[in-house]
Amino acid sequence: MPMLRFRPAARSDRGLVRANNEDSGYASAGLLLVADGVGGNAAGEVASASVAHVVASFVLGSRERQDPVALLSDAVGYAFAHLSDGVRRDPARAGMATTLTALLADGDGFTLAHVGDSRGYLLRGPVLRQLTRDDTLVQELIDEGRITRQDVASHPYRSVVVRSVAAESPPVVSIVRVELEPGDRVLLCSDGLTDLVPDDLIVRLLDDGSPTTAAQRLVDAALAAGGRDNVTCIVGDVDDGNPHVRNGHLVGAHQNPVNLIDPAAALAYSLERGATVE
Ligand SMILES: [Mn+2]
Repeated sequence: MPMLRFRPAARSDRGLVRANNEDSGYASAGLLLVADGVGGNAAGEVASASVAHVVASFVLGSRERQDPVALLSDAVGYAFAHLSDGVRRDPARAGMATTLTALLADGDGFTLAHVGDSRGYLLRGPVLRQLTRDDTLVQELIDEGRITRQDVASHPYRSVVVRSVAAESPPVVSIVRVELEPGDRVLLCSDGLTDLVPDDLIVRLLDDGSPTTAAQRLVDAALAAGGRDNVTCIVGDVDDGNPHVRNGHLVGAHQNPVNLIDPAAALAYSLERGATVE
């Protein structure tokens, strides 16, 4: 069986209204990731950048043939402990949190970790399928049959996220295997895209050109629609090749090392774990 990997692209923009970019993103042949941070006092940036850094570091430090579900589960557990440590170091960060949507290619297949209201989509042929379920109050109300999808745009609590990676309690993250094949295109994005750009336009822009072109056009569409939130689009084409590479592309808050709680800790921890088992 040939290995599958991503041909990746990442774009992130502060938007036209917000003072900072609290989104973080990462894209490599083996990992696509988006994290949308919240929290006052510059802590949203710290939450998204640090959690993105932890997950990317765990993937970089992983061994081939490591169980991908356990790897992502360990990474998320460490990310929670790391945010807790970040609040202990600076109590002004209390309450910081972030979404996380991460898609791992391990050589045998693909694994998706998700919590919050960022989204993962699969474009196969002309059909766009949402791979993630929003951890939002309005999604719960839809599931209970109390409102319809048409009610969401006007709902007073439409922005309430019910799950995230935060410092206060261990996160409840969905981690599932995903079947992808060569020719598939995936999109991970923050709500700065999906709140502003309708699905039919997302399909049209995603289904055209290289991953880089598609990611840029999607971000541009969110800006053209008012850009009222930070917007991050990570696009990957599924392709034959080795996903175990060392180089990746950082975007958003993750680009600035000042947003990381402890840049050395996560990478050292994950490399150490890998080294002791070999
Ligand atoms: Mn957002």
